[in-house]
Amino acid sequence: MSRRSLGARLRDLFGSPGRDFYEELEDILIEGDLGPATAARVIDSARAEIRGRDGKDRERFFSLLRSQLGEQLRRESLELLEDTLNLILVLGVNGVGKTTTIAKLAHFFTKQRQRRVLLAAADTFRAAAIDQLAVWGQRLALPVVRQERGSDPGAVVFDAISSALANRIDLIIADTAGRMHNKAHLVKELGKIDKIAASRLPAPAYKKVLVIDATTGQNALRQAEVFHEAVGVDSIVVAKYDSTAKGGIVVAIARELGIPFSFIGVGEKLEDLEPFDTESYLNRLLEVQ
Ligand SMILES: Nc1nc2c(ncn2[C@@H]2O[C@H](COP(=O)(O)OP(=O)(O)OP(=O)(O)O)[C@@H](O)[C@H]2O)c(=O)[nH]1
Ligand SMILES: [Mg+2]
Repeated sequence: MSRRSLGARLRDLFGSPGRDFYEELEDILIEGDLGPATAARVIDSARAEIRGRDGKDRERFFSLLRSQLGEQLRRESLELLEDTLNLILVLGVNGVGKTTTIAKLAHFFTKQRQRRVLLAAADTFRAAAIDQLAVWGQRLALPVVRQERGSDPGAVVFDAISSALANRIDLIIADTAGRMHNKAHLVKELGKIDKIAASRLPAPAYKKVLVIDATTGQNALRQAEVFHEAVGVDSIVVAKYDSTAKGGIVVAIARELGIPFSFIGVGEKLEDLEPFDTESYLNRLLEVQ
């Protein structure tokens, strides 16, 4: 896929008459990861409403595109319940940016929402994962509940809930191992944590948040499918949105799975996390300032 953004490529399409307009449009939409259904819908309405390629047609096309993409996107603000313990269980395969996202979320809820946060190292599969979370806990001056490598992740979450209740914590953010061999494996691995959390917290105080890596394009859709089927995903955080031209995957996931989006990761620093907003997402995708 071209490194150039969807918006830039679409603008070029109007600027330079090349081979068949609709063929080229289809390629750009598909390569932009919007998914075949959305691409077909955009092409149909362009066929019906766009007559030429001058500036006016281009503006008309972009406003059509914007409203069609915008219709499919939903936002979940991840606001916490007051006066009760909340839990965000962070899901996602290795390397997508989970630990960084946990640190950013902890920073956000501590600084922007003045909440007392505890981290739970329920990725017990790798010692490095536990250590990495502990390092963030130190840097952010937050308590971390951990056990040794190989221990039961459900027990870590159980301990974290007990400790949080005893210490008037508002929010637990729990890391999990994201080994995605298949759905049965994932259900087994995450199902027990899910049961413990669901039995100890009221439903609206417990959220399952999937982190995807925007640079992986279609892979992110497959991951979302598997995790959603396995345990149900309440919202998605899109990490590494700053390093990709593949942002269309957000639209494909919204259309295929109907999952809302809560935050976008736009860099490696703690502050590089933005609440998901449909308008600014579309501005970035279509490169409108
Ligand atoms: N540019 C950019 N880099 C990011 C973002 N989020 C995470 N990263 C980087 O991606 C790499 C992997 O991030 P981690 O948070 O360690 O990912 P993980 O899913 O916890 O990975 P493992 O625990 O190793 O499986 C690190 O170098 C992060 O700095 C983001 O929003 N933008
Ligand atoms: Mg990690």
